[in-house]
Amino acid sequence: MFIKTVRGWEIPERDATPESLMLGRRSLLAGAAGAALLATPFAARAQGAPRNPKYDAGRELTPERDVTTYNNYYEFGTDKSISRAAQKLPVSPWSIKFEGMVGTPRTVDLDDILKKVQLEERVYRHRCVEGWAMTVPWTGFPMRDLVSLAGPTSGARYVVMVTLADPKTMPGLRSPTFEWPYVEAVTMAEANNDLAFIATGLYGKTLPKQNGAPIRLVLPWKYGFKSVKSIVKVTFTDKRPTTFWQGIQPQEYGFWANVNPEVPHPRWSQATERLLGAEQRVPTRIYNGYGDYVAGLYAGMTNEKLFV
Ligand SMILES: Nc1nc2c(c(=O)[nH]1)N[C@H]1C(S)=C(S)[C@@H](COP(=O)(O)O)O[C@H]1N2
Ligand SMILES: [Mo]
Repeated sequence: MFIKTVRGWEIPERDATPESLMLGRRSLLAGAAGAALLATPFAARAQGAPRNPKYDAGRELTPERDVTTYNNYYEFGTDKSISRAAQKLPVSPWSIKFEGMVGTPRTVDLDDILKKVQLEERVYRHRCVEGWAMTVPWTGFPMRDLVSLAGPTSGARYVVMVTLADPKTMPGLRSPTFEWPYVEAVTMAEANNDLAFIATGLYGKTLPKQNGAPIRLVLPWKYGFKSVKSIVKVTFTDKRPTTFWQGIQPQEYGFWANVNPEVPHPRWSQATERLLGAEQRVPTRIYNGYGDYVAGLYAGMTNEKLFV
């Protein structure tokens, strides 16, 4: 009986119920078998997290198969077909270092972090600077909760997040073109914005390795490269760091990287985007359509290249 309930969650949503019915179905589950479900260790990284209805993506979900087989994860290779290679990623045990301007620098087990946060599901649009897009039900928790667990000091201005760099399992690390580890950063205000999300699952399941298991960032108003995967270190600093892509090609990739259809990348127009799994191009919107949440963050920053 219990096993059956859990299996229900594993049906890809495109095969199950339309998005609009999903919330109702989940609330029902939460009421009935839900109590038992939430109390089990299976709930730890994804299953049973209620969908937050505040974030309506206004688009069909991208089929799970596309989300999990069309990836950017350069540590495993430069093309989109790294999902098999990424299965070598060692994800357990996993811990995260809190460093720099924090009250107490320390290393914390991911499991201990997960005991202190409330998991929820959010459906977000994702826009890659290469011109493709997807719509994904992520499970996770607000980034501000990670920030508050880390305990930055009052002088901290940026949150820097670093991906695992494991030469034994990541063939991409042999490429001299890139300076590993992959690193990204946001301001404290961005990290504390409602939209900034830390994901530990997608489609109601534990996050697949190719999507950045066991814990990654999701910033839906920025180009996808800001959403760093497989985070092992979070550093707080008062100096803006050089991030991974910026370090390689500063004319093409900036620090802010907010989505804007009117500011072309040197190699790609940003006016439209291709929806994965849907043979369709649609117009791109400023801040990927999330301006109501984030435009205020950038008010008055006239000297900054906000959209590269
Ligand atoms: N560590 C790491 N994080 C990364 C990347 C990467 O190559 N390595 N690629 C980024 C880019 S360009 C995008 S579009 C998204 C892709 O996430 P997905 O594979 O889950 O779709 O991850 C981002 N995070
Ligand atoms: Mo991307």
